[in-house]
Amino acid sequence: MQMTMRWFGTGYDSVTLQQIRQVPGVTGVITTLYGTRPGEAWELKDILALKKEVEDAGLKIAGIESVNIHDAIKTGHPDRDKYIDNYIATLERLGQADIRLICYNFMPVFDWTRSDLAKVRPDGSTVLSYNQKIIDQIDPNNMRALLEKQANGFVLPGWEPERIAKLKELFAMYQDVDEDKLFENFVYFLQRIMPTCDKYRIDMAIHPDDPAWPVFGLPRIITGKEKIQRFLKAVDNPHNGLTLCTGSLGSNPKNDIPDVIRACKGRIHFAHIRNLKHNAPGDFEEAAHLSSDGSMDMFAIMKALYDTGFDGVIRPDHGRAIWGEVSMPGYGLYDRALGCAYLNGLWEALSKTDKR
Ligand SMILES: [Mn+2]
Repeated sequence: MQMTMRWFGTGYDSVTLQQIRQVPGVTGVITTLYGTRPGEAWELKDILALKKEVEDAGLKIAGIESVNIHDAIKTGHPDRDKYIDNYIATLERLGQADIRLICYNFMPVFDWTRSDLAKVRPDGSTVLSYNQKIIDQIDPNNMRALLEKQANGFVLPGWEPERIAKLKELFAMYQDVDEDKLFENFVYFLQRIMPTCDKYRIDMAIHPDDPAWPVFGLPRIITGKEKIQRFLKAVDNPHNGLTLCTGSLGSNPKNDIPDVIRACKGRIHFAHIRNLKHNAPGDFEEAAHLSSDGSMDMFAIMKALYDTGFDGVIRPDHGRAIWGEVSMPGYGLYDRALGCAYLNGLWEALSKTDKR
């Protein structure tokens, strides 16, 4: 297990590499070329410059989150092969830079959805939260403005202004794309990129849909165990794997996360670990990582990872905003560092108990 933190890059993140370097047990970052747009082929020189910046700070690039997928690929538009070629060029250059883990998602239009980015909890901390009743009353065209107002001036991942500005066109592109079509387009994409992944030993780790059900009438294909097993089987290559995101899968309390972990043994390349508190069906808020602060058994989750021999990359996921820190919502230093310490503690206890 390699403990990391997500870092959005100089100029985009309030947290510095030097700060991350001081979090005990953290040896790498998960990062991206945040200024690139979905569909663009990344330049090797930009990748190498990012790598040098991270390594100069005493850390490693443990993986990329995300290399985003152009909507033409997701919708199966006649242009898709051009964008897949660009994606392959990006993978080759990342492989040449010795970067072998890619997180991405296959969600239509919106990367992730929340109804509030700063819900106040009883202890005064603020968290991202989701309430289906609120979402049902929101016109998706107003979603960006609503989130931007609470983004503390940061560009939110997956909500790139240039892309979301064309929301009407985006929705039109997905008009005839149902769940089966989206899945078919997903498999087409995977089959085309797998030879490059084989060549460079790159692990693709799809991020589950967040939340784990259709939003704004758009289809979702990575929402639970059966659907995860369906795509793993459809392209049965070890480089075709999963990002186990407890917060996204756990948004549906019916998802038994330790069971998903055991069912996907060997195919989980990356883990996002965070806790949620369920208030009512379709109504949840993010919590501190500690089990007792939310609805998830974090020990059971870490134990399932440990027992299945997980040796991939892990990171605490969203944290609460605490101690007056101002950051991109969910991505402050303090609570995520507490998350690292807690998850490292669970892991040390699991491994030492095992050895005795
Ligand atoms: Mn996640």
